[in-house]
Amino acid sequence: QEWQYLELMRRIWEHGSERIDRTGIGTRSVFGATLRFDLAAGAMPLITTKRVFWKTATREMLWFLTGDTNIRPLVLQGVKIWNEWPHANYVRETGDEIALEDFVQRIADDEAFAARWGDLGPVYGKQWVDWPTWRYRKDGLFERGPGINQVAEVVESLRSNPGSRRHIIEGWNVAELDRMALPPCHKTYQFHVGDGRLNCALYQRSCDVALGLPFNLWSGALLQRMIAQQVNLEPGEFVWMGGDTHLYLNHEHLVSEQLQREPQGRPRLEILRKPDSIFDYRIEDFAVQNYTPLGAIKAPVAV
Ligand code: THF
Repeated sequence: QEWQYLELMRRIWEHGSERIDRTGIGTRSVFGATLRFDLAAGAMPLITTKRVFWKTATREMLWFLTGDTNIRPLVLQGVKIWNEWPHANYVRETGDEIALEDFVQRIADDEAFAARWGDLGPVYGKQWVDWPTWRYRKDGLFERGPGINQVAEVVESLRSNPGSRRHIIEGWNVAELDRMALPPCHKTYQFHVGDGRLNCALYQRSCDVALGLPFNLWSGALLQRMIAQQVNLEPGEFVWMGGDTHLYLNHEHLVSEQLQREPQGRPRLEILRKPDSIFDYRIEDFAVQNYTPLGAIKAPVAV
């Protein structure tokens, strides 16, 4: 199954069109790509041709499910993947050229500083579990209505109406995009029940194939596995679809190294406990077996 990932990487590097992107680094890109993975028997799309920090990606997913959008809880767990964006924002707004490590240390040490500068705006977690609503009051003015917990609603609809074609979690809140540090990349999750199995399709509008995609594949399949457990279904297929699917030009060393490597066995995920709800999972609940990846390949993230 991992060959699909490597073939996509090769196709983009050899045939993608070069374009200047938002970050100014430049990419090679194809538009429209699909990968499919069968999650039967604990299988997961966990890349083995380099080490993927699946616990980091899992902590990020659990953080999304709390609805939090501040990086501080991630920082306190040693998860660094969102640090660049608040740092860049801080430097831009204050003109204070603080180093990334010092900024992150301050986020960890100073709660008030983190509250002011650690927030990413209404990104994934907020939209997933607390999508804002508005309603008319009797006097004709608007007031805030109760937020919509899309994740809880999908779990509920999978239980009560499994045949539905509307099991969707959407991150793309058009009205709030301008307040997000980054508009959602993995923007739409759709679930589907067929033959007693829970399938999931993930649509990602923009995808950093070298750094992001290994995380995105793991995380999407992880969410599918957790929801399947909650609604007592076997996990089925995980279908990943990308819009602008690209490799950054400064990831050349990663691409050439990784394309010389071969997949190593079939990693499996075991969920050690069945929590009371989709919101009660903890990092200790997840164990990965049979994961013997080749070495990590470092590459800079484009901000
Ligand atoms: N922006 C860009 N340019 N690429 C992305 O992958 C990306 N994301 C999220 C939001 N914007 C993005 C952030 N997710 C890493 C992994 C995921 C990220 C950001 C960075 C990363 O650097 N991974 C390294 C180190 C991991 C670690 O230290 O734990 C790696 O080798 O995998 C994609 O959704």
